[in-house]
Amino acid sequence: MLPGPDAGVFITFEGGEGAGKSTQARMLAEALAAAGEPVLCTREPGGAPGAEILRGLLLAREHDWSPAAEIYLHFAARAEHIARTIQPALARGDIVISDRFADSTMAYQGYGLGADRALIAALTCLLPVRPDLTFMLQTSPAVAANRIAGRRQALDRYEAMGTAFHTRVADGFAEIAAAEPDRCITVSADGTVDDVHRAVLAVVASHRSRVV
Ligand code: Z5A
Repeated sequence: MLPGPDAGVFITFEGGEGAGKSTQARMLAEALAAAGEPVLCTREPGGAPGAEILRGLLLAREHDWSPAAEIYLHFAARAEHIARTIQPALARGDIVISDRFADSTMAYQGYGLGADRALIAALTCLLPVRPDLTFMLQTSPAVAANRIAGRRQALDRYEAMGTAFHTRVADGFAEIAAAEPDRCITVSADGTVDDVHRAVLAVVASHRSRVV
């Protein structure tokens, strides 16, 4: 994949809940920063003040959005995230690492909820940035369930959806990865935190021309 017009590099972490995306995004950011690289770690939905407000609306269990409204809300949050956080960092030459991005809308809303995938694909094509590299963290359902059970917070709207929903989401991520093998690297996330981190670093090393 050719780098975009910006000077920086855009890396995303995707996968189902409990895959360890936040943990691995943070560890990669720390490793790159320790190597002297300028890094910005961010997340979706959120990553900018207005986008964090929309995150609250999307994750709250009080309201069930219509499928189209839910897609547009994720893309509204993403537009704010891109304009306020991602593009300025890429323009500075940073390595931007985002915990989730547009693949999550395709997997959760498109595959999980059965919302309009053509609309999601069209909105994704219109985005002014595209990841240079995407880690698809894959966990077996039993491992993910164990990790989620270890958390104390109340379930958000997506976490509260059933096993069938999360199976469709996992299938969606697998299809996205198969369709874009140049961008999406699938990494097994069933091992220890350090095992997965080593696998992530190996991928970064093998994509050196794209990443650092
Ligand atoms: N969503 C959407 O529907 N559409 C969209 O377009 C976007 C998002 C962008 C965001 O919630 C929700 O929004 C998400 C999808 C939806 N919902 N779900 N489900 P979030 O950001 O709060 O949730 P999440 O992304 O799913 O986070 P998570 O469940 O916390 O998963 P994670 O980031 O992959 O895992 P983690 O926080 O790094 O680790 C979870 C726990 O496991 C923690 O205690 C770790 O210490 C532990 N862990 C992590 N890795 C390991 C290993 N390797 N071994 C053992 N234990 C581990």
